[in-house]
Amino acid sequence: MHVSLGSKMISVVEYRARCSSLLGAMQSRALDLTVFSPGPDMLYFSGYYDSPSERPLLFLMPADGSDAFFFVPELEREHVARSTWVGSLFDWKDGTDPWSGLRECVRKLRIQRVAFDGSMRADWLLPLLKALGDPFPLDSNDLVRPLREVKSVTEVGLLRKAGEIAGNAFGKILPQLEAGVTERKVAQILETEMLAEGADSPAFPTIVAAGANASVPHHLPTTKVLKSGEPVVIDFGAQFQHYNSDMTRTLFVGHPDNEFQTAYDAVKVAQAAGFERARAGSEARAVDNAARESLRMNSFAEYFIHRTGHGIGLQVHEHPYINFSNPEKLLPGVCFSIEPGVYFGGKWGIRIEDIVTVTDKEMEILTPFDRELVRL
Ligand SMILES: [Mn+2]
Repeated sequence: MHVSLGSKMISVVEYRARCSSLLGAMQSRALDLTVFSPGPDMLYFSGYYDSPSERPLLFLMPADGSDAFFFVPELEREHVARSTWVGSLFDWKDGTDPWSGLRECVRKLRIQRVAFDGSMRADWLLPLLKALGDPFPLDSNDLVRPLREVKSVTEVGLLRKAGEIAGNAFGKILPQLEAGVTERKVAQILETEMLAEGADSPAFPTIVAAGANASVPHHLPTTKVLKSGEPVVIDFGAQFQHYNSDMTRTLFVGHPDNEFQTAYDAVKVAQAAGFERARAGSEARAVDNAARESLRMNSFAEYFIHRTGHGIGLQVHEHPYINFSNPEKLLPGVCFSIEPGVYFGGKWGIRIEDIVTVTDKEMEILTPFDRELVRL
């Protein structure tokens, strides 16, 4: 049977290595079992991705060396089997009680300490705890986070591809942007172009914020039109084989005045200061502090109302978070955004965002596109 894994570039060897790292972490915490619900962690270890529905679908990894297995609704069996390298699948039929079915599957396992997927919905978790005999529960995020934070060469390649798709699409649509076009239309043509460039989907709903809307960092596109004398902030990303990109550029329709250009340059310099500190061995907060201090020197610090960045991978926002209090050392292979911005409520805003990855010696930008102010 043809098996199409979640990310075609990720080999079965890599999936198995991820699982054996998890097993090591489980054993060092004396865990007997980890249970994943549909989401990025299940995808990371098994290759299967879907969002959770009302029908319980679980991936279970026992610590005793017996095979990891899926517990799935019968109608999803084929879908899961085609997506994963995991050979053991147990199913339950619509109309039966899934939790008593699950009890059967785990009958032979020792179950005293169990890690549960941090994103598991409560209407699964509560009956699941009961079915497992009320074990001591832990959050699996603590085990999985260090694994997912450090990307393999293959993963960095997928993130680079996602970044290139977004950058190429953005370059292609620039000639179509002009005064009179609505925010929604801009988002639509950019998302269409990303698909044409090879994206599987947009990484998240594209943000297009013109004029005063640009002072809202997560504004969603409306029928407001691009207008001469106003900026437009465009924050977008592509998803490629489940790996995401995220970048932001601020454009200006017509000629910016001094005040705007000065603020734009300050944000660009702040981002460059963040790039300078983005090295393996730096603390996450050092990257934030570099960008924040740069804006402070230019008297814009109070308008920078968010952290400098976030990790990215199978999720658009994940660890490490680049904020002023995170002392975590950046390890070779982490990938994250550097996205300082300034926001003047009701007036306008500016943000410039790129994704970087760090090695022992270097930093690489995974969203290559010019950072000079683009004038339409
Ligand atoms: Mn971002």
